[in-house]
Amino acid sequence: MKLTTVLLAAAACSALIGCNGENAKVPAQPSGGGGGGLDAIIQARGFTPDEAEAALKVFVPPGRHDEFLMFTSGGHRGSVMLYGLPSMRLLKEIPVFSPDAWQGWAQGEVESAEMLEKGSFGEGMPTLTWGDLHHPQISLTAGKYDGEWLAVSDKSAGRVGIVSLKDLKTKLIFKTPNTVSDHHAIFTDDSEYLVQSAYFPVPFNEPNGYAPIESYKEKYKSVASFLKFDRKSGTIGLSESFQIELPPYFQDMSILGRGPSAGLLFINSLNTEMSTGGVMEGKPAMEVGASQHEMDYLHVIDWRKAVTVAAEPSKSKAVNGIRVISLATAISEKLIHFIPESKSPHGVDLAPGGEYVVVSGKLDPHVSVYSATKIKNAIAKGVFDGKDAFGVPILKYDDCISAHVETGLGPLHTVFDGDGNAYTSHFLDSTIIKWTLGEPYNAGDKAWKVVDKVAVHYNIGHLQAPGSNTTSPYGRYVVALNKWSVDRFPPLGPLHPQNLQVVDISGPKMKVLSDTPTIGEPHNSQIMPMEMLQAWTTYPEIGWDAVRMKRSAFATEQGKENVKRVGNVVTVNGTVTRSHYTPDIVRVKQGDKVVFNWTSVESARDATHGFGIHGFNVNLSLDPGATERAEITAVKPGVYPYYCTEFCSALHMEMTGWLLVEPK
Ligand code: K7E
Ligand code: CUA
Repeated sequence: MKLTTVLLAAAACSALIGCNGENAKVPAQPSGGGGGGLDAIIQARGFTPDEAEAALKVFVPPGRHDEFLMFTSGGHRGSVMLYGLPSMRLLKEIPVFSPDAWQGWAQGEVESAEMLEKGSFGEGMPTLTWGDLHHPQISLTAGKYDGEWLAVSDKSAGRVGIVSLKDLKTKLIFKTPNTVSDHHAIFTDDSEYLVQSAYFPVPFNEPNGYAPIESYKEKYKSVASFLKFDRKSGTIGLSESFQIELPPYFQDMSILGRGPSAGLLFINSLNTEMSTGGVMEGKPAMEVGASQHEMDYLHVIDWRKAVTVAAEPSKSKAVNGIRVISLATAISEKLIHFIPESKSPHGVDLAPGGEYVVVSGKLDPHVSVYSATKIKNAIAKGVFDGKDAFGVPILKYDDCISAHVETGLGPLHTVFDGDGNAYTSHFLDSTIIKWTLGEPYNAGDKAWKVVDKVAVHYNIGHLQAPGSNTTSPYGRYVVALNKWSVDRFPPLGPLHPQNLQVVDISGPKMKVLSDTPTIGEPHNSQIMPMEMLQAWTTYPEIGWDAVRMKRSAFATEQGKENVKRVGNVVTVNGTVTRSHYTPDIVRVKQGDKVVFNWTSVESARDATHGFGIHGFNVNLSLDPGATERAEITAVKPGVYPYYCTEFCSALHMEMTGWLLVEPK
């Protein structure tokens, strides 16, 4: 039998009736891979001993699970990818800002469509069906990942998405007022707040949110948002949230302090030149204008104190539905200080103990390590190196710095293991540099030393390590999120996948173990132990509303299905189970609005059904126990079959129904 025939036969028999494998023999390795032991296989496949070792380190045998789970950004695909580490098997994609037909996300399903609509700009602006998802963040308890929630930020629209890790579905898309973009939203140590920094300043204080770009310095503002997160419901309470107004720089990534830096928020900035571009008007291009200063400003914000200030009615005012502490108040209340940082930095990272704050400017071959203790002392002493154009006091660089480590060209982001080592990505050099932290991890000349370097392929952006930026990193691996893949994959057309590389950091020498092509742009990721994921395998009860995470208002019991007409609205309260829809005939008239309220009465793991209607943008995923709603208008008379889009049973092909639209 030809291989394709064998594979087709195997797929068909296992899907339909289960198969004992008798007919599905795997053909022998083409060049004698079978038999002869490991050495013969290594030889037959042409591996070097190093490659063979790497294969053994990342291989996860059939039926076994990976040790870690990595949540990776899908960039402007608007979703999150889940990979198993070390195998890098793609386990799932979670749609957040963009529709996804497989999971029935905003694909004719009413609740998710409403979520996208509410999460848009409103007032006649379109419902957004895309987002640029950059940074996934796992919720924290006492500074450690707790595996309950995932927050994601949308650079394209200044939104955050909240995903429950109970069912790996999006529960909220929140449009933050006074922002049109962001770059980052991070949880405080007990997930009390999600802290989001705006990226593009806008004149949000002005009538209609408009002011000419010529008034940029006076009227455009940025904000840091403190969004009150309710970890029970996964919602954000706008009335308990607040913002601090910031100068119109581009506020980039941020990190929250802990231990010696507890209560502080650090935000990188760029474009402190306040360049606005205007190449056709004889002005310097954005990237030229924004690179004039040698130093930009690391923002140090006393967010704990800001919570108290925001609670005093006289010290903040409501702007577009959220309390805003003005920059003047932030300065007079000593909520904000700046420290010079190498120009155009990207990431700011916190070493495990909370003392060291690590920043690298892309154009400076050094990593700057600031000391939280020194920063706090400098603020207390009140000795400044002047103020910025808006009156924000600038601390002296030398008063705040612990070390300056020369690492290489284009340093970007730093992650940490649990043994006092830091790993910095270098975009221009295409390397990861391992270097040592100072006290209490390393003393004397063991501290602040570059100890290892590994080449990655190519042009790494972020990198990530299990539990990095928490109180307890797990070490073992670093994953490089490379922007270019060049020759790592076969030619796949002009749009190339990016490349995730697993790097073994368990020994003294780092070693690249594997390449994995990505779907979407993997800006950043977070990695937690797989066992921390305590997701449901079916819903807790039949008739479950996945968005509100409780019993659905329209849950229908088997045997109590009904079709109701009120005016020209026909509501179908039906059930699905293997292998039929009840009802399987729905009769309506041209012009009727038809509401399908389906309840899956399945309780078996994997027994998901679909609901696709011919000719309409509807495809639901009816997971075991779930309710889902779709609404259509029967505009054109005709016969529109509906069918189950998920192979659910031996009689899946028969799981169908008829929508009959009678002419008026
Ligand atoms: Cu470097 Cu948004 Cu952190 Cu991509 S990320 S640019
Ligand atoms: Cu239900 Cu296929």
